[in-house]
Amino acid sequence: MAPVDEPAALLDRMLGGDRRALARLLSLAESEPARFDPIADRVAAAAHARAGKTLRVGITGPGGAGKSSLIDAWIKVARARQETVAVLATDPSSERSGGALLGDRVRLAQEAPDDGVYFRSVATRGAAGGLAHTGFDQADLLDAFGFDWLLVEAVGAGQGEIEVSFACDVTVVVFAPGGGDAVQALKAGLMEVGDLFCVNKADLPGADAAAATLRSVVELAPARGAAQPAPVVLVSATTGSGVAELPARVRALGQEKIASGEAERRRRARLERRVRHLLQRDFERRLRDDATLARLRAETPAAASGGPRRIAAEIAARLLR
Ligand SMILES: Nc1nc2c(ncn2[C@@H]2O[C@H](COP(=O)(O)OP(=O)(O)OP(=O)(O)O)[C@@H](O)[C@H]2O)c(=O)[nH]1
Ligand SMILES: [Mg+2]
Repeated sequence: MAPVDEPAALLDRMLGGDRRALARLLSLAESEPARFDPIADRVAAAAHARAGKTLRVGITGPGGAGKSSLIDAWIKVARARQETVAVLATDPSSERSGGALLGDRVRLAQEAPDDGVYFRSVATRGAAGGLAHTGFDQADLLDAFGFDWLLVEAVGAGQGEIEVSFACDVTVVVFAPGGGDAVQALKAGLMEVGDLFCVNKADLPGADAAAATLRSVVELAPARGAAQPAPVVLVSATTGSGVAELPARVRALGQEKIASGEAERRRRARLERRVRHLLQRDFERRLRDDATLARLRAETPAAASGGPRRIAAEIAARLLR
């Protein structure tokens, strides 16, 4: 029998509902990719086989808009309905401020430990903005484990929000009133990935105006694959207004996507994205060890044979052989 901490054995235990095995595998995906890689496709297949049971929701938007607060409120709504929630959070603000991670905050606020909620932060080291490469594996692990919801928080700082939309079935973009966020969002490509837009902090002045502006922007830029412009809703994580309806609304959007074939299209796009990631990672690794490149660093330019294109073509031909 394989040792109990072998990745394959851990996966068997995790699929049987063992949380400690889940935690170990999440860590493995993050810090020992070489050990995780051999089981990664089994994890992806297990997640795929359950397709649709776990709704993967990306929650993105500018820093401080209230993403974590909304997730916090979302958990309460879901738990009141006996639904289970996993949260995958990239929480760079907490690193900056040294404050508590969302998970700690929610755990502290809970009266008793709750088995129906699971938190994990993604290390964003080296990833531009949001979801690191390992985030995809971690999302698959949590999906395969079988929560009703997988909420993925990513800061809309560039590439991150695009990644999160690939990793998830439905993407919610959160704004707060003021600050010209809609204009920023247009620049960052946020408008294209949003399936639903939340103007949070509806208790603050300017929320109605922000929602009106967003609606006019959304009319101009319909969400990917949707027949209708994405809805814009006003919510307040603090007062709770509009929050109770949010999960059901997102669930309905997810079901619409399944019915229209968009969910399947998105899953294929996710697969392609992941394959590209892996090829790029593999290529980068090989380039790191490439003798020709090392020689270029060592030699004076005059001694290098040929121009950049010729050298690149030679290396590519060798690596792809
Ligand atoms: N007035 C008001 N404040 C809110 C509301 N929701 C969140 N906040 C506050 O806004 C601040 C930022 O909230 P977070 O939930 O941490 O925002 P975030 O988008 O997760 O922030 P980052 O992860 O740093 O990008 C906190 O001080 C919250 O208390 C709301 O509905 N109304
Ligand atoms: Mg946050």
